[in-house]
Amino acid sequence: SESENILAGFKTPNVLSDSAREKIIFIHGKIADQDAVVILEKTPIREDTLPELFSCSSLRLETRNDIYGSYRLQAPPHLNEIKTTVIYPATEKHVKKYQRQENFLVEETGEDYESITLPYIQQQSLSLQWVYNILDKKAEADRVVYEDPDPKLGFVLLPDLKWNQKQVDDLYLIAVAHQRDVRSLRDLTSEHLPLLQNIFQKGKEAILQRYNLPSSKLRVYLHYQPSYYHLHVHFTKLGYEAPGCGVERAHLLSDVIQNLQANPQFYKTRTMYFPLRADDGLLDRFREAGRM
Ligand code: M7G
Repeated sequence: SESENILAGFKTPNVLSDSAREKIIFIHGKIADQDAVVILEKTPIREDTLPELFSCSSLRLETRNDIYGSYRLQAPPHLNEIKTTVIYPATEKHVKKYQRQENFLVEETGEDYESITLPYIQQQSLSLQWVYNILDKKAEADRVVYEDPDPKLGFVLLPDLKWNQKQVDDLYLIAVAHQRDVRSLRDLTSEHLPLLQNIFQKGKEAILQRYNLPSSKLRVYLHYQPSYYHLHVHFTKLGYEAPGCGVERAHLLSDVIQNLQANPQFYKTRTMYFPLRADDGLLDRFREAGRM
């Protein structure tokens, strides 16, 4: 049930990584003897809650010096929530994804992709069940912001798991393509331009409609390598540094479209650069192939 506290039975937790500045902690532990990853994150203070925060909180003085006062504000519970994500049962890949790790930049030619990366991701990559659940309306159906149901050009636009939708400051949506045979940027050719342009255009329009945020305030991009090998596009608010969005992984959708317009085979033939974590099995494959 919704009110059941599955975290009451969260055992032997250990911290995978954390950030005091981002006020987030990633924890690995067991729920009923199965691996689980729990993410706790303090959410931004919303301007629209300030009147209530000031009038309904208790304020305790800690120190006072001249004109400088330091207080502890005890906010009412509903203004002091912790966004919590539970991945359960989690695979070893999930645990690794959130473990603090050293990164190494990989150089992947078109041939490396065919001979090293593709066989690896065909063997082991994270399950796409959650993606298919979205496309089939078996999950998150009530969260859909916009849908174009066309099987070739269509997509579902909805809030990313990372966004609680309470403030536009950290807006984060994803557009998931209906078409199921594009794994990543590497599979894109000029044939997919109508799909990409459709996602770009209609995604921006839907976000303007719903959140009153113009396209001049959006960062629209794909990741390479992605975590999930089914075509999806990230829409975040410009200036919001979403966790896990390093410059090396992000490819602006506007650039992707232009590159494919200039060269239909651009992403089949280009050398791509991306960071891999020290414990990523794909990094071992590049090493074994003498490409590192
Ligand atoms: P990615 O570029 O494949 O990987 O993006 P990344 O997570 O390393 O960035 C996948 C995106 O889908 C991420 O932004 C996730 O937060 C988001 N996401 C993942 N899951 C499992 C879900 C989910 O179940 N629902 C929704 N709405 N978003 C998800």
